[in-house]
Amino acid sequence: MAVMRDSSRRQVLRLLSAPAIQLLARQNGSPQDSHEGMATRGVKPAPRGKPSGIPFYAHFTDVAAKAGLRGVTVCGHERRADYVIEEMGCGAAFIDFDNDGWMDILVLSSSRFGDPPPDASTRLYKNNRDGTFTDVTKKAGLFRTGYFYGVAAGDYNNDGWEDLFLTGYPQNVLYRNNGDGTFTDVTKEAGLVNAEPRFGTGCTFIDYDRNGKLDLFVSNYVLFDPKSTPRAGDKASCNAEHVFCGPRGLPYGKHSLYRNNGNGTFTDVSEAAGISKASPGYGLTAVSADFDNDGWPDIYVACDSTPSLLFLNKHDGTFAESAMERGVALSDDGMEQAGMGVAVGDLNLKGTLDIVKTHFAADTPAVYVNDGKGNFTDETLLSGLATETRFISWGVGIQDLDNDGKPDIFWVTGGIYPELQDDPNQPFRGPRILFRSLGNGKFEELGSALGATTKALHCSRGCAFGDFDNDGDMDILIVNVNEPPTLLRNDLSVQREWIKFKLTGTKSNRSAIGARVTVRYGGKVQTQEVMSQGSYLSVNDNRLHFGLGTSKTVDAEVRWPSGLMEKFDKLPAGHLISIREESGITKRERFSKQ
Ligand SMILES: [Ca+2]
Ligand SMILES: [Ca+2]
Ligand SMILES: [Ca+2]
Ligand SMILES: [Ca+2]
Repeated sequence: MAVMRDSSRRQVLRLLSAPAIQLLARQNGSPQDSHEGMATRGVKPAPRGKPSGIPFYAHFTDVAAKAGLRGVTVCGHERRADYVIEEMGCGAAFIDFDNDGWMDILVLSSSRFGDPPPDASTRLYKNNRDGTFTDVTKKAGLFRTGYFYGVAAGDYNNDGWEDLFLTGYPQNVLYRNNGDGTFTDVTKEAGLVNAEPRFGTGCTFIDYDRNGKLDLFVSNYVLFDPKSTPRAGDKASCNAEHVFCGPRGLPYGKHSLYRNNGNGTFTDVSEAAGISKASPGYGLTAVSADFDNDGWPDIYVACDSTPSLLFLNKHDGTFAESAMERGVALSDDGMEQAGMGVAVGDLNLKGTLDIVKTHFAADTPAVYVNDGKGNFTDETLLSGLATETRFISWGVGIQDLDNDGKPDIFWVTGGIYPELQDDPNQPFRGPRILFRSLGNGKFEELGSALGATTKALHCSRGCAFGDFDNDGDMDILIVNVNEPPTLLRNDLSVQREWIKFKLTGTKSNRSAIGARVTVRYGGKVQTQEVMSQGSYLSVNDNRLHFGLGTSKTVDAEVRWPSGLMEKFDKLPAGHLISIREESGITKRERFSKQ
């Protein structure tokens, strides 16, 4: 067992500055041998416990082809990636762009350097409400080729229609939803055009100053320039395997915060808000939630091969980067990890927001449990997740997939070097991973119980969780490299209760991003927040879903970003409850089993 559990050492590490930590980690032999590109700790898996034998009643079927999701997400050539911009892949979104109450699907694409396929575009699929989708990309004005990575959904102009922000290289794009099925690229008029080419990755809308207007945080991965960045195989100095160079060996990306001026424009406040002061790193997925429970939204950024970042909101327009002292920068033994995806949820049902972050192969994911004040304890080993170290891991969710009232953990896997795909030690196509909750913060990995389609091997990146068929269970959309996406329809083989919340802000931002719902059911308590990005560069269904086991009613408390608290007692299971700030419940919809 290479994982050290030495809390005094960790406390010492927290007191050191980030550069010192990095030096220490590297002196300790951060095993970069054949993986100079990304950090891995080279740990062995923890021993697996005896299977609980408790049946898992969720079953998944890949219905993507039948449902009409046919666009291929292009990421480099089948067996070659010259540059890191080709291979980091991208996210997907569940978003109801036409407000008909059914989740539509957005899937991003990257491209091939020097040989861009003319149809490698972001795809928007409209939900036909019968299990199928129609590709409306061109009609919606979203057809565009290029290198895109992350997506955030949010109604930045508070007109009732969800807008889209996409990160990319060399430029990000803000698409305003016109409300008539079309989008307009408003990047320039919004003031969001980069002065220099940038490699944007994570992005999240966040109302950081709580004035009811959604601001925007963007993380960046590396400084990339095809003129100066070595091509794969060109220079052995960047990566010994003759695969693409990066992130190590390339300059760090810098992160940005844009304040919403309320007139359709944004102002870059990265300096004034203290974002620029954070130690530089290779930023990927960015999430916003109130981790220290003070009513102000914070930002967590999964960083690849550098310490991850936690920006705590100081209530005065500034943030203090605090990941090291709060315990979410490094592994438990003080090592840098290749942070890719982030899930936020209530792992142990204590009413606080915990974090799961995915990493490289020969490393575990990180399980960070929140004490409710934003101090995190690394419970990777205790949780049972240290048993899985085989795959490079990406999009991840904390979601109650079997509606037993205990959120489970699901993630997708995939290699990054297509040149090495015949090497059995570098699995390029991997399975989907599911850890079911056993309660008390403990999880067990399920293998064969999942059905054949979850065992199918793919090279995946982003994934998004949502109930596309409105039947009360969470389905999963997965981005696959150089393939169409996977859509895992969830079918529960027993009757279990659930409840969903759709929130609309009035004083708060209309999308209610940052609104928190705490639900009490069957002696349990669970908290979720409406978020604008999660998983890996992806967007989940913004209707908060709670599995309830056998509980027929719940007591719920909503905390709006404005600070308003509202209580709703004895809400009925089996319903989507729509709540408008200050107006209470506006709709109770019963979903029929399809
Ligand atoms: Ca829709
Ligand atoms: Ca809008
Ligand atoms: Ca569960
Ligand atoms: Ca479903």
